[in-house]
Amino acid sequence: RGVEQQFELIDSANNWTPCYQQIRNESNSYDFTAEASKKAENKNLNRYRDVNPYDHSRVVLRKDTSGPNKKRSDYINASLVRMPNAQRKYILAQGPLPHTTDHFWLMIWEQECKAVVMLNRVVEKNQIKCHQYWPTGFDGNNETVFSDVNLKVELVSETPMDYYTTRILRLTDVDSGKSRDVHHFHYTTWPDFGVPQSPMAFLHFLMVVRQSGSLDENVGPPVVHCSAGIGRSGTFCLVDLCLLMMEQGKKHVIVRDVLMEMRKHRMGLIQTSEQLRFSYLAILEGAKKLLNRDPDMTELEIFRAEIVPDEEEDSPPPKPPPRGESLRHN
Ligand code: PTR
Ligand code: PTR
Ligand code: PTR
Repeated sequence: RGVEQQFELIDSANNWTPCYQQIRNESNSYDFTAEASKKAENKNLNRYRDVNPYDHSRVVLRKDTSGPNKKRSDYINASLVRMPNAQRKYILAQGPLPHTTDHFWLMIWEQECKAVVMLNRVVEKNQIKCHQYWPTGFDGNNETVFSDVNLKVELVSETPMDYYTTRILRLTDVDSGKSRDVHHFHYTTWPDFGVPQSPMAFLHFLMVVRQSGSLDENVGPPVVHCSAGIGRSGTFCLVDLCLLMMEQGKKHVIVRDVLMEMRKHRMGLIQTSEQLRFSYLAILEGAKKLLNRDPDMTELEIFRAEIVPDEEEDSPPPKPPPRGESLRHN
């Protein structure tokens, strides 16, 4: 069955809640261990007590053998999600804590990641959901040195768009003097346990990330994170992966099975039935455009049109137009 029929079958019966619940129940039978996350010395490296990386797929930091900080743990709350059939891999991670930010950058350096995809805001609903882990200022206030791991991070550029911001962050290994530029793709309008305002806005963002080459097979895995690194991050990766498989001509892409497979690498991917439904909608909309594309157009150009900016999460609803003024449609 095509994805359209998969969607219709659930949607026509309004079965999203039981369908999502069944996915959760079935994942409960996976009995992968997460022992490293529970070790006494690692416990405070987790943002949430109940969101932990499985041992078999966790990203292991290299042991520090020479530095002053020999006792650093090899642990970070991050999982390598490898989908060899589609030639895709991602690192899904929790939003860094103040005392894990240096580990986060070390992981990016060691895994040679070309990009960080951030799907949350630092503050949501008046709570800190993620440490401010990159420098925000230029001109003298534009670099942070993480001396425990000997890495320097500089803000090179920042381009704010309506509902996302892109940045270039320069990462330098202070010992060797070597530098690498890391893309920062920051979706700023996706509430936790919610969905983006429209599939098109989300797809446009995905194509911006794709166009950078950061998801390609021959580079280090992209880091995808939100606050816990499961709800929004899972949604992002599921849509990218299913679309990619359809573009590769795979005949029977069963969205649910792809999600179940991803959940073997990190627990809890996709956190609400609404996020599940949104994933199907974005896959359907994306496939329609990508599979029938004008070959002269890039992926990005296809999705550039007809974008309606997302509303700011905390801003008041837009005012109705003044009386007498006609509504324009275009
Ligand atoms: N909202 C988080 C949660 O419920 O998971 C808050 C939390 C985070 C609570 C960590 C406890 C935490 O860890 P511990 O109980 O091990 O101190
Ligand atoms: N125990 C936390 C809670 O339920 O609030 C865990 C959690 C937090 C789970 C955020 C998912 C969250 O969303 P996301 O993965 O999109 O940041
Ligand atoms: N905050 C979430 C919760 O306790 O509901 C954290 C969570 C973690 C939820 C994993 C679910 C998880 O797995 P699954 O979605 O497979 O039940």
